[in-house]
Amino acid sequence: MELEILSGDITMVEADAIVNAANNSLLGGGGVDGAIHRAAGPELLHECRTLGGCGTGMAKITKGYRLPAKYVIHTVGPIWHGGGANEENLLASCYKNSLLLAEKYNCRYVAFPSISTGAYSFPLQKASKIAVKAIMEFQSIENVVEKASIVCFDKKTKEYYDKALKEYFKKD
Ligand code: AR6
Repeated sequence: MELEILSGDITMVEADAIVNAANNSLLGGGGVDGAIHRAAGPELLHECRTLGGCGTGMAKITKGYRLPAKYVIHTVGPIWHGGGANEENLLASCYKNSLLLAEKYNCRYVAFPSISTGAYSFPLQKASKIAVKAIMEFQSIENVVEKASIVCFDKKTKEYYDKALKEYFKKD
């Protein structure tokens, strides 16, 4: 899997699927979730209403509507409670389950935001390492997804993910 760290607004990315850092209701919110719903248009919320919410660490898929991306994969990151509530495994599951769903829908290029590091307060350094590892070590069944990116909205986030990717390769 090729992984690239980008700067910018994920709603503009021409991926087969972009991932949304949603909440358990899947009915919209602030941050990247709000931006995705605004850019996709009201049809996205209509489809989300039919999904019955989503568990933390799990993922569900919708169409992308007015977005350049064909699909939106909605995943629910863990809220950081200090690290003793299985947060790290749940965050890794978000990346893994999103990629499994992308594969099922034949997506070759998937763009992720920095899940849980905004309103959900997951420490950026830990989150960036978990994200890089989960994507790089994704056990693909059919090798459908060829490329993933993490789209960072601010400079500090970009710096942490760049560092996490560099350190991941240093370990080998
Ligand atoms: N493109 C890429 N990244 C973005 C964008 C964008 N357009 N907008 C914000 N980010 P957050 P969470 C970054 O809070 O921590 C929502 O209300 C942001 O700077 O969006 O998983 C949901 O409904 C940060 O680096 O997601 C949930 O209730 C990252 O995306 C809750 O927030 C994640 O921040 C989820 O919290």
